[in-house]
Amino acid sequence: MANTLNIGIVAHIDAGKTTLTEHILFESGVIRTKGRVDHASTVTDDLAIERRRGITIKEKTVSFNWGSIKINLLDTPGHADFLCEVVRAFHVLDIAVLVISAKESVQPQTVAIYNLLKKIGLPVVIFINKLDRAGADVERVRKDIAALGIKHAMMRFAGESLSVEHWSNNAGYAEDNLLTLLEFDDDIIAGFESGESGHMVDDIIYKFTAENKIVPVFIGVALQGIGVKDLLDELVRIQRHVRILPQDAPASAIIYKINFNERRERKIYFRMYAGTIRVREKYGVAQKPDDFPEIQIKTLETVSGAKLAAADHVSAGEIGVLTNVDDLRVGDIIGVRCDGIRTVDAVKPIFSADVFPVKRMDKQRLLDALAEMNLEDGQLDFTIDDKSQITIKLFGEIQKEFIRTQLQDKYGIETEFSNTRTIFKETPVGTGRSGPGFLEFTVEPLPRGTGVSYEYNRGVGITGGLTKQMHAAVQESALASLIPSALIVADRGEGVPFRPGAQGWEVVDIRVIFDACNMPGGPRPSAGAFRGEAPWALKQAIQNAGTQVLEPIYYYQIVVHADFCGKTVSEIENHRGNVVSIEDSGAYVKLSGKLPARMYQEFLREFQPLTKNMGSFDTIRVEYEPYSGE
Ligand SMILES: Nc1nc2c(ncn2[C@@H]2O[C@H](COP(=O)(O)OP(=O)(O)OP(=O)(O)O)[C@@H](O)[C@H]2O)c(=O)[nH]1
Ligand SMILES: [Mg+2]
Repeated sequence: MANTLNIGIVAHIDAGKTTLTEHILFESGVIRTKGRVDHASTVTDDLAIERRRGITIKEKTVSFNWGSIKINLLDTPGHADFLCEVVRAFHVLDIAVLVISAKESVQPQTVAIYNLLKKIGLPVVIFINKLDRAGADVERVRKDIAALGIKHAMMRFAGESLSVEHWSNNAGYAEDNLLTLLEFDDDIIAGFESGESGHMVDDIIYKFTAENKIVPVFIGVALQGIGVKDLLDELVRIQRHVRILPQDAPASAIIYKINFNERRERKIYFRMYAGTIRVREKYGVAQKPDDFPEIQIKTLETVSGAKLAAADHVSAGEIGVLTNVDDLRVGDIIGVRCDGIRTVDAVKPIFSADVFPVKRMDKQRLLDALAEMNLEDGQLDFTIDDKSQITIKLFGEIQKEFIRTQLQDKYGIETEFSNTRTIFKETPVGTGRSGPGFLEFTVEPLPRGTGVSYEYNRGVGITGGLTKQMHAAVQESALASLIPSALIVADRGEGVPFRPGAQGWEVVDIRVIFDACNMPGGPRPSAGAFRGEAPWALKQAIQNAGTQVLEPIYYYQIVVHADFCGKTVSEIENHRGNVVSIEDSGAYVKLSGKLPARMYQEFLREFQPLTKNMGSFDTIRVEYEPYSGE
């Protein structure tokens, strides 16, 4: 990838991501005047609701040129309800720029995002922002960065290269940095002894950053543009060490975003990992069925500043955009799958709510709008039950408000939402068998968090004489039936709402074994018959096993004034939570522990007035654990 770098600006809410992006666009000449989040005038917060609330909700991709390279930049949201958008961006990035406010330091959402970055092994550069704010404390941030588990963070100084000569003037950090580098490369000592210039050292830093071994740390003030140029200069130097992508290989690209613009055109954003995609040519889609038609590239665009520009080809490393190609989804791979493509697990919603159109005649339009929103965000899932009630899945209250506002602003549909409910799950507590019957299953519990596994008793193929298609039909139908939906199950009547678990929730952490097939007499059953029977037989096995209900638990961090500590602890305990640690930090205390997600809103109603709105509650992660009861 000769000349492109894809960076994502990620951070906790309000860290200054959009402000940093705006300054970068200004500094690089994309825009002539700088907007401000507080004046609702930035390029990347362009939705009406983003401007009203002063927060980013949807990831935005822009680009600029710096030095000799083109940089595509993804400005992502910081609010936990929109973590999905951040995770989608991970499909695209060469480097993540993690912004941390020098005043608020590392926040729970920083931890959540960093843990995901670590999991996928993406190179990270840190920008400590808001140095101008009263209470900014770089040393504290440095300690918190170390506590994140970043062992090899290196302070980089504004306006100067980190040369050996320079280090002597910045003894404090320089010594730390040197010690860090020595862990990697003995040649550095030789470089020092021979008095060689610091460029060699710099080069090692760039290389190790690209290899995700060290994390350079910059400091600055995004609002005033201080430190931004240094960050960009260094990104250009790091880019030289980012792995070279095969240009001559078959085309390979992953779709990371679908967005309906104001003209209702479907813009499909993809990132190339190998080869080239050209206008007027045809490409397959890697994971679609064999009969999925090739897509014909009619129009092609690249990101150019704050806009899109027509292009006749898009090559490895670049981001491209297709318009109005049906049947493509986020995560689809255009062309062939290649090694460079990262797969990232999506975060899953844990709440749901019913949606009602205020005017009954809007029902179909509401369904169409939700279908469009679901294309943009695959986790925005909705179902219609047999009483035609629409239910959507949610991450939280801010997202709920966003969906309502989007339906109103973009689609002109007024809606009402029910209260938010928690999505529970179930897991078998022992071994269970179905049958005797046409299809027979055994289920067993798996350790928490492992998901679902499927296998078949090798005898099934022989005694039952099952074809490959029949096996595929059984497996697909059995696994799909573990997730509740308004399944239309053949042979058992249409539109039967199918609830898999003994108590109607999604079943997880389960091993499904297809045990036996007892072919009925008469004509050979069709693949459809297998498909129709599998969910019922599996459900019987699950019921016989018995299940335990799981609920989502927030692992939280609360910061409150020490005066409110005692009351906060009792409120947590009143709401079936616990406090596992209390840490003093000046006048404030930091509490951490668990709280059932279903108690969160109720807890907040007590917590906010109790702390005079001065306390913060953040979630570090969510885990499904046994339901603790009413
Ligand atoms: N004093 C000061 N304020 C800043 C700086 N950078 C950003 N801000 C302010 O911090 C607030 C949040 O800035 P944003 O750029 O919207 O932060 P963000 O990280 O994009 O926030 P989300 O997208 O909602 O997660 C705004 O009021 C900015 O003006 C800075 O360097 N110094
Ligand atoms: Mg923002």
